Amino acid sequence: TVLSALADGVLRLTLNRPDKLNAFNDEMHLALRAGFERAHADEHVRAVLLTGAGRGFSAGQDLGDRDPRKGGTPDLGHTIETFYNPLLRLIRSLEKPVVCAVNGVAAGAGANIAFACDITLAARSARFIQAFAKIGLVPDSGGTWSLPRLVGEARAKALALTAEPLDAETAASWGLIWRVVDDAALIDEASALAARLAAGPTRGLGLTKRAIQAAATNAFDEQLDLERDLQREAGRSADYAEGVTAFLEKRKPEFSGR
Ligand code: LHQ
Repeated sequence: TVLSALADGVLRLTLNRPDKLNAFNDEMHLALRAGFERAHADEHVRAVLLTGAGRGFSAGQDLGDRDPRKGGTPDLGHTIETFYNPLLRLIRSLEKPVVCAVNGVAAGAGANIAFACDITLAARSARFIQAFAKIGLVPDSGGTWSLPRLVGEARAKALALTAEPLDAETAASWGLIWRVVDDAALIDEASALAARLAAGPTRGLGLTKRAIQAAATNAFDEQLDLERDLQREAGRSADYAEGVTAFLEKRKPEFSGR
């Protein structure tokens, strides 16, 4: 349900239930989580590229798996606690860049997982749908946190309350994603970006990610203190020494990721 391949320091994770638009069932959840756990543990992984197989990125939770006609009162909180929240925490806490290539429709949790990644590119034909409102649910996968931060409360509420699809161009112009790419060029462009990041100073990039995320809750003074601490740490990395040495020697740096 998730294809996993490591090349050039990039762990490519491809959601792979294309006939269901890569909707999440339990198996796909566990496979994706295993991919991000590997990204945390394996020093050969220096960036992650998340994308989807087929014509969609992900249609969110597999609604067939939670068929109310089969009876019983569902505990969706359990699904969130067991599957989505651990995944979102793994993405945000990974101190390596996570690139997301949204190859087609991203609905429900599928959209919000894309917004939780560090650099999200989308195919021109992709669209984003906060589908939750159509079935009486609340945006999850961090959507109620990321949407107002990325686009402001007015747009966040309209997206979440109407569940209207948002085209990729608008998503980029609103700052929900980094860039729109022609459909045929998406995967090459996203792979090249991920490979460039994977060849970068991984420690410094990881600390940069931590710092920017911390700004969501820190006061200015706390953030200045954090920058001091993280710069101290970055300054002790082998890649900082290499970066400065390469600059002084007028050559390209060769970062080791340490
Ligand atoms: C699907 C799905 C899908 C199963 C397309 N499930 N099969 C968390 C906790 C616990 C429970 C609930 O949820 C959550 C978080 C969430 O993510 S809630 C939001 C769940 N997602 C949705 O409500 C989106 C439902 N899907 C759609 O609205 C449409 O499929 C979209 C707009 C994504 C795409 O539309 P189309 O391009 O017209 O494709 P389609 O509807 O024809 O779908 C293609 C196939 O994929 C189709 O199967 P079939 O056998 O008929 O060819 C769909 O049934 C299946 N599929 N989404 N979420």
